[in-house]
Amino acid sequence: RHLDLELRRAFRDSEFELHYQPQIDLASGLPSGAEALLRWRHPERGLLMPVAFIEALARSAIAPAVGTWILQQACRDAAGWPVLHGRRLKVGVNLFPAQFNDLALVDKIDAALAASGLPAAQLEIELTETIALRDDGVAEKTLLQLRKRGIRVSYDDFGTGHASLSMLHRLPVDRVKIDRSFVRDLVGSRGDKAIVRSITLIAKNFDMQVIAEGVESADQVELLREFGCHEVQGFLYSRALAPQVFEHWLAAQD
Ligand code: G
Ligand code: G
Ligand code: MN
Ligand code: NA
Repeated sequence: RHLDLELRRAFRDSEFELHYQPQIDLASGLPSGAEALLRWRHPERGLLMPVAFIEALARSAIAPAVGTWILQQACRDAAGWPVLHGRRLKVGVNLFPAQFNDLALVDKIDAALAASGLPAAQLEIELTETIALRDDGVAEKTLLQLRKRGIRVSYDDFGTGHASLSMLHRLPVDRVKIDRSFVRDLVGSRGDKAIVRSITLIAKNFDMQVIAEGVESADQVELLREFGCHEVQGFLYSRALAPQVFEHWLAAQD
């Protein structure tokens, strides 16, 4: 209750920020894009991470409005990123489940792209199972409209839900993000190796790309590469960075 009021005030006072965590293409070693991650610059408590507020925000009546702002801000920021070695960087945006209840979601995404000038192919929408599991046909329709525009779609936290495999079948996407719970103990765990190897095989058979998150060591990268993973994201490369810091990080990779 109190947190909900605080979140409304924070949104009104522009205390939300997007930070960007780089994603690395394993074949070239170069950055391929970044995931936008929400932060709350609290006047007294400092910079707050999503764990402190994201669940309350997702349930709040302001979730759709904040989600629209996140889309607009991420597209604006990404439109200003440099072309790196001839390649344009993608930006990954997480959606709140409530945004998927809105039949105008695709219109809002179109508007964010048009206002920023970001090409549709540089936007990636990250879906979780909670969002995709709706069985009223809205998810299918929305997904189809996004892909028709060349907007990319990925499954976030892949493998952690109850219906990961049936979703692939029903709602085809461009790529899956292997959840960091499978990456954490990858080097020492036969079970996690089997899971990650299996996910990349399944993805390959669906013509989908694979990105692994939570990558913290070079040993993990070697295994992921061997298993056929295409991209990686994690503290080994960088944590999520404030927009200007991310641009400096990019310049240093060029
Ligand atoms: O940045 P951090 O790893 O602490 O984020 C934790 C989780 O919070 C993310 O995995 C994601 O599920 C959620 N999250 C972060 N930023 C956003 C955002 O901009 N929108 C939505 N809907 N969820 C986010
Ligand atoms: O799945 P989600 O979109 O919530 O993932 C992003 C979250 O993962 C962010 O909150 C970020 O802080 C966290 N994260 C990113 N890279 C790493 C990493 O290498 N290790 C760990 N433990 N967490 C990470
Ligand atoms: Mn995500
Ligand atoms: Na995730």
